[in-house]
Amino acid sequence: LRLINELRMALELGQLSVAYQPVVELATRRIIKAEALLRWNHPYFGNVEPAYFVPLAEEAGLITEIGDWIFREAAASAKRWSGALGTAFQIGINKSPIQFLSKEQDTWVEYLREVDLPAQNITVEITEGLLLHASSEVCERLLEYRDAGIQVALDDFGVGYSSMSYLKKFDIDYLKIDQSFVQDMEDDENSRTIAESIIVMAHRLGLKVIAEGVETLRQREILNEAGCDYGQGYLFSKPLAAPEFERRFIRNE
Ligand code: G
Ligand code: G
Ligand code: MN
Ligand code: NA
Repeated sequence: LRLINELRMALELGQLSVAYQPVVELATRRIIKAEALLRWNHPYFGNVEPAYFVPLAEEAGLITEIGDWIFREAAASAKRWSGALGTAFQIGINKSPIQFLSKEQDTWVEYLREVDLPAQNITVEITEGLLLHASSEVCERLLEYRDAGIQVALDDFGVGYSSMSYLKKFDIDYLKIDQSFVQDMEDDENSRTIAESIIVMAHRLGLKVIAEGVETLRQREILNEAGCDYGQGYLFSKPLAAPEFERRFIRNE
């Protein structure tokens, strides 16, 4: 309970930050994408895991405020890095199902217009849990994103329900293969077969594939041979604060 109250203050006190993890185009090794990830640096507890505090934020009714904050931060980075590279740099932002379903006004499309950032620079990462209970509001919101040009990625694919009907029913641009498959791929024939099958299926449906949790050269090689479009993981880089990300991946210092 106390931690919920502290989370309420965390934004104001500047304890929340954004870490960016590069997403690498496997065939070319180019980096023109990243995922934005929340970080909470607590004065006593140090780094609190988002897996722990995001549910707290949802419970406390803070997720829209925090979600909108990270969205704006990420949009500013996408704009700065696109300018520096002279090409569209895309950032993926996780949107909590609770924020997605909340009655509060969704201001993301409007905000992009305000700051004059092309919507193509933003990908919204959603999970299957959202689509499982997809109401007409969810469908409308996804269509609103689509019309504006925001892309949609389905996160953690392969765990959970992985119902193929979602892929038929919703207009999704990217599948993110869950890191559990990638990490077992070298030793476990089944995980490798599942990953390869997801890639083939996704491509035939016109989706691009991002493999998560790539940690070894061998995993990168297997994924590249299987035609996987993108990789993300500690092999390339852990999530980094904006200045360090910019130094390494935008200015190549
Ligand atoms: O960065 P890390 O691997 O610790 O993230 C753990 C989980 O927390 C991720 O699976 C991610 O989906 C979730 N997460 C990270 N940042 C955000 C965010 O800004 N919003 C939401 N809703 N979830 C996030
Ligand atoms: O949104 P999602 O829950 O998929 O967030 C990805 C999470 O996975 C982040 O919290 C990130 O810190 C973590 N992560 C990123 N790359 C790797 C990796 O190569 N190995 C492992 N174990 N975790 C990773
Ligand atoms: Mn994600
Ligand atoms: Na994921």
